[in-house]
Amino acid sequence: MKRLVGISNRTAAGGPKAGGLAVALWDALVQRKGLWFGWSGEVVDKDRVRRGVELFDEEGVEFALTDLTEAEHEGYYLGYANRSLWPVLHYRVDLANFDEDEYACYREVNRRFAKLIYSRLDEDDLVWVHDYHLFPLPQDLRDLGWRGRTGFFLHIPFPPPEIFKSIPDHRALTQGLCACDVIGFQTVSDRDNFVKYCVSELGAKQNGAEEISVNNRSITIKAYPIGIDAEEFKRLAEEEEGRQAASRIEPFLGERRALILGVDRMDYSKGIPNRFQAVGKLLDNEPGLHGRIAYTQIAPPSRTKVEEYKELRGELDTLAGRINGDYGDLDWIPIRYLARSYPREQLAGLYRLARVALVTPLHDGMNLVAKEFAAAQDPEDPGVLILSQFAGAAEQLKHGALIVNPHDISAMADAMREALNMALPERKKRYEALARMVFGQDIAWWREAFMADLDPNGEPAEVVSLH
Ligand code: GDG
Repeated sequence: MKRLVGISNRTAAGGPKAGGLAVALWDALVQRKGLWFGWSGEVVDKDRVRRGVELFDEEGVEFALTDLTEAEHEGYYLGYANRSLWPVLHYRVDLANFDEDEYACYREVNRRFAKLIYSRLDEDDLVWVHDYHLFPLPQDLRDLGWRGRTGFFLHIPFPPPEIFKSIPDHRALTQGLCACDVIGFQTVSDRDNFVKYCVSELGAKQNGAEEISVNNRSITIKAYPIGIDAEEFKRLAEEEEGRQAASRIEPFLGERRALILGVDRMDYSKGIPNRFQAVGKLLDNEPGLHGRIAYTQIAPPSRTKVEEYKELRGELDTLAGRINGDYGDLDWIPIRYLARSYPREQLAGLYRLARVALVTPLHDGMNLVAKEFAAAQDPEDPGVLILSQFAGAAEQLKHGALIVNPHDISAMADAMREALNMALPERKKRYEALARMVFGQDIAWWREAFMADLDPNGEPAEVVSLH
């Protein structure tokens, strides 16, 4: 079996091998005694930067981590990746900031990473690069002489060409990516946007639905919707720790209050303000629900040094305060807004207790929370998933979830009312549709689907967990 080399901005070194990408890549690397390259998470003073890598081993997987200087962290990570690429790929050209120096820094970091990796590659290795931080890296490896099989997976959306083309250096980014043999997207619609872009901008030829050729290279271009470790989430939700966490909120819920749950990184792509407004709208429309619902939003802050994220924090603080001020009472507050992180076990317990999950991003590559909620339900008494039509997960979960437009505040309020009133047989039927996808196309399924295309002549993995 060929060795796999995983390359991603952050790795799971030293931490729990939990959560989508960390589990998927970790299992593949354990199977193939692989190497995982990435940023150590450390930001060091320019004078002290270790330009090489720190090498260590965890359970047979080799890690090669490098630090970033303050300037690299600012220009490559906070700047170009998160202030230029992230907003545009989430359809928010209005929020994007394009800065030539930041782009130069992003290019430079990708080249530096490529050099560090290239010196450790053997010619039979398989290379799997992840996400928007590293678009140019496949070509940078080729420029150094790398000829082996190389794949890339984009975790976030790929917008229509008209939007992507607003990035001044869009051509250089996609040319870099087209040095791959396999490029994976979360959805068919992202894949189609990319193919359309390549045909119109790079003169690519389309050879069937899942292959293009650019610059004399044939590239497999496919949708591989990322999954979760659904069995693990189900187990967590049923276990004592999950139940105990859930019981902390029970006195507040009592017998008569339904838990409506949201769990998101605090990010403007997740549509949290719209959701708060929809709760306000529901309470406007349905006085009978006052005191009867408890909407809990868990929103751990992220990228707090980026201005737009600071603004979002302020907006949420104000909105939650206003809605609670308007509708709350001595013994009830409608919105419990918790700007902090909770352990996975506790999230699982809360998912299981919730009557309704609100997963309403304005745009999202996949959205794992939607799948985690589904996996955590009690099949005999399941809750209802309200899901944005703009989450990648909607392609797979449209038959089980109530699908909403997150910009339509009234429609979201109506969906909440429908979910709260939904009869058990309908809830079960919808749960079964969700469970078929979430347990059937889980994280192992995703990994094996990608690996089968990256290593077409390899032996299939021994264990394919199709529950
Ligand atoms: C990117 C793409 C794509 C959240 N709060 C807590 C917590 N979480 C965990 C969730 C879930 C993960 O974080 C979030 O995953 P998402 O998929 O929802 O979103 P992104 O972070 O934006 O991820 C996305 C994903 O990559 C994978 O390809 O689906 O579209 O944007 O697992 O449970 N975990 C803990 N405490 C929290 O408070 N422990």
